[in-house]
Amino acid sequence: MALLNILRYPDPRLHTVAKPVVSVEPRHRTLIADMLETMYEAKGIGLAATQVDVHERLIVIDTSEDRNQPLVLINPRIVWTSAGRHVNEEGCLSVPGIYDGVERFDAIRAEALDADGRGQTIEADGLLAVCIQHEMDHLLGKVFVEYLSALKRTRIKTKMLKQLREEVRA
Ligand code: GNR
Ligand code: NI
Repeated sequence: MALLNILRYPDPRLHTVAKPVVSVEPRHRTLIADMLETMYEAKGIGLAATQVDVHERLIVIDTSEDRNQPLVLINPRIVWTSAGRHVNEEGCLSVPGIYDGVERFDAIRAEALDADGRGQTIEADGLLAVCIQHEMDHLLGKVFVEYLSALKRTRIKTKMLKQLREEVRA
């Protein structure tokens, strides 16, 4: 097990489009264990491989209260979306300290492989639906701040770069 480094916006590697996992191999088992450990340590509810600089379609999620219901989605695809959408407050481990509203489908159905390479169907609403949509955006190279206005995004970029500079000086 190992903690992985989470890329931080505006790192250009966050805009890489992930490739499908061709077959679930031992290295993916290691990656999944490390991503779960990293997600729990960072107190996140989800983590996409893109955020740890691995550009394959793999995400881990745990939206449970007790943080004991890990979900692994490999090559996820959304097969159904509700008609309704709502704006929810989102945050991102790659954009620490920033929270803002993003419109998402209220409910979705997704198909994916699990950690054993078996097919699974996930019906999600509430926070889980939001999280799956947020993580699948990461796999397409998209960070939630890209839904915000250009002005907000510029301010966020400036704030993130300032934070980084201060960490380097400290
Ligand atoms: O930990 C996270 N919380 C969160 C809250 C609202 C909407 C989406 C998320 S995902 C985020 C973890 C993360 O950055 N995943 O990519
Ligand atoms: Ni995120």
